[in-house]
Amino acid sequence: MVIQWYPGHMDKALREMQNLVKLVDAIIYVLDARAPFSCLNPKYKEIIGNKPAILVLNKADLVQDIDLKNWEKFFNENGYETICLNSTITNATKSLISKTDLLLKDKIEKYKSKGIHIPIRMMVIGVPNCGKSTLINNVCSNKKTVTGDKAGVTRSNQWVKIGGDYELLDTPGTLWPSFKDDKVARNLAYIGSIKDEVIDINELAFAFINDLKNNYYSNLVDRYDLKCDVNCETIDIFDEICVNRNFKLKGNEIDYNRGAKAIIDDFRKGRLGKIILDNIAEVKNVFKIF
Ligand SMILES: Nc1nc2c(ncn2[C@@H]2O[C@H](COP(=O)(O)OP(=O)(O)O)[C@@H](O)[C@H]2O)c(=O)[nH]1
Ligand SMILES: [Mg+2]
Repeated sequence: MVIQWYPGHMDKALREMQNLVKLVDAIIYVLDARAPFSCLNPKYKEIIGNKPAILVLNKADLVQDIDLKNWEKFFNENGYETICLNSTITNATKSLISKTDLLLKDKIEKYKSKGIHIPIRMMVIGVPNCGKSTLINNVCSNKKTVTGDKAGVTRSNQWVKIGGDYELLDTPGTLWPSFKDDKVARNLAYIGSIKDEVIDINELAFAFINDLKNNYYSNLVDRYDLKCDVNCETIDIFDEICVNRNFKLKGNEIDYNRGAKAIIDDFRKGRLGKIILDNIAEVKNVFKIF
């Protein structure tokens, strides 16, 4: 399936971010831990430039610890500061702030020695729905930015002051003009980074079942009590899921639409278990961040 979504507001946001980055001391680059490679936006390279940056593997609660560790190690070995977070847990971001303090130690000490008090400014970037606003709310410990389980909730750049010490810039989730790799595009769609309205949900669910056959077929079997095994045709598996869930239209026809929505929603809410869509072995030769 062909997936494309690069609306004008994203292009505008990227251009604005390119100007705003001059005002910040560091970048917090948020990735959805379920698709850490697919969330890497090639357009961010120019924005980040030489600024200190921390990669956040967010939604860590939706991925197995071993996978998190492997990705963290992989990013570290490639020279990137990385931290794993579940931004929905109170105070989860304390470790992030300690890490940024460490990263900016020289700058902070320089300010201190001169007796000036300037807040540390950080820009939070990432694809739509990876959890940028939730992470910022967590740092603030109260709701300052709007969050939602939908692509495109934050529409403009907004500064959030935290005490007198930090200012964080929440940015709209941005994608890039064309996905070179279909798998990346599909992964972004599964995790909700691409607006559902621009995708055919039946095709997406079909592709999702197909993709899960590689490593996670048992998650489908467990969730939907499937008799079909991994060698069954994808359409037969889709049928069985809908039948088992009693997703029927008038005249006993299968309601694929309802089935597709349920499958994708089950994945997004973590009801299919802990699933990671990217594979280090597959991406390590093409991987480059900044
Ligand atoms: N399970 C889980 N959900 C999260 C986490 N961080 C954010 N979310 C959820 O992901 C959805 C998108 O979050 P939001 O902060 O609006 O993403 P943004 O578009 O990047 O600003 C919301 O439903 C959040 O509750 C996390 O660490 N774990
Ligand atoms: Mg947001």
